[in-house]
Amino acid sequence: MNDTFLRACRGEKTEYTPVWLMRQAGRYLPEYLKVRSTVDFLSLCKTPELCIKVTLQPVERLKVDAAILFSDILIPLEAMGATLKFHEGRGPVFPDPIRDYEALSKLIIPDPHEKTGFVLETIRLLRRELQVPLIGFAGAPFTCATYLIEGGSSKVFPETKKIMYTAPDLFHGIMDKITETTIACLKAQAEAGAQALQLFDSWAGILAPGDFTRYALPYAERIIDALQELGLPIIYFANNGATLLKYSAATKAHVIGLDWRIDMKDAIDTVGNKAVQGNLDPFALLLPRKELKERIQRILHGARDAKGHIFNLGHGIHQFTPPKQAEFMVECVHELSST
Ligand code: 1CP
Repeated sequence: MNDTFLRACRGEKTEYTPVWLMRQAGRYLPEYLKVRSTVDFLSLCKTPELCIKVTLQPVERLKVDAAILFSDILIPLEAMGATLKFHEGRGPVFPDPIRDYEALSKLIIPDPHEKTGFVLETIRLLRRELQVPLIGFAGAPFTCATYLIEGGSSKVFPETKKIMYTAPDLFHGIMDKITETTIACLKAQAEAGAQALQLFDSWAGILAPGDFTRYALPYAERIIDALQELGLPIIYFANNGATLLKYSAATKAHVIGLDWRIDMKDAIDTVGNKAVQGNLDPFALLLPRKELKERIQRILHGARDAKGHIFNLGHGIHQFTPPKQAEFMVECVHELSST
C-alpha cells in the first residue's frame, strides 16, 4: 500500500512528493468518455460498478498517489430533496431553487445510508481494489448553497448575495441544513472506508474576507470540527482563496488547498505549520514540456519548507487537456522530488 499521500497530509517526511489531480476522473480521458457514452451523468454517479471503473481509470493511467471517489458535490443536495437535473453541455440545474422559507422547510437532513447508499457501496468496493489511499469529499456549505439558491451554476451569484444580505436568517437556515447533511455524509464516507476527506469550497473566492468569515467559514469550520474525532486528514480547499488564506489556515483542517493565484512561498508563509496541496495552474498542462517541468520544479522548490506538500493542480483539470501531459506532470513530480 502506497501511503505517501497520507503521510504528507500528516506532515511526515516522504521519499518523494505525492501527487493527484483535482477532477482526475472525467471528460479529458477517452476511457471516461467511453463509459459516459453509455450512461447519463447522474446514473453514472448512482452505479457503484461504473463509479469504481472511472475512479480507477486515472489511478492506472497517471500513476497518481491517491484516488478520489467518483461522485459529485451535488449528490447530497439531491438527497436533501432538491430536484437535480444535468443537461448535457449545460451542467447542473435545480429547477426549483431554494429562495424562501417554504422551500427551505421542505429540505430534509437525509440519512446518508438510506439516500446515498450507492456512494458508500462504491467506497467499500474501491477499498478492496486500491493500492493508494481513497479520498472522500463533499462541497463546503457556501458552495453547495450557491447551487441551491441560484438553481445551478452562476458567474456573479446574484440570488445568493441577495438572500445573504437581505434575508440573513433564511440564508443561515439554508446553510445550517446543508452543514448537518454534510457532516453526516462525510462521517458515513469515513465509516465506509474513505482515508482522507476534502471539503471543496469552489466559490468561496467570490466573497469579501469579512463576508467569508461571517457567512461561509463558520459552517465549513463546524464540519471540520465535527470530523476531528475520525482521526483522518481533512483538506479544506477554498478556490480563488489567496486573500482568505489566513482564515482558512486558522481552521483545524490538516491540509490547506491552494489555487495558482498565489506563489507557493507566500502561501506557506501564511499557512504556517500545516501541509499544503496544489498550486499548478490547470492550463499549465498545455505548456511545452520543458516549461511545464520548470513550473513544477518552481512549485516543489517553493514548498520545500512546508510542513507537508501534496502536489496538485490549483483547480480541476480542464476537459481539453491531453492525457499525456497529465501523465508527464505526475512523472515529473515524482522524479524531481525524489530524495
Ligand atoms: O458530463 C460529465 O461527464 C460530467 C462532468 C462531471 C464530472 C466528471 C461533473 C459535473 N462532476 C464530475 C465529477 C466530480 N465532481 C468529482 C469526481 C472525481 C474526480 O475529482 O476525479 C468531484 C470531486 C467533483 C466535485 C464538484 N462538482 C465540484 C467541486 C470541485 C470543483 O471543480 O470546483 C463542483 C463545483 C461540482 C459541480 C459540478 N459537477 C459537474 C458540473 C458540470 C458542475 C458544475 C461546475 C460549475 O458550476 O461550473
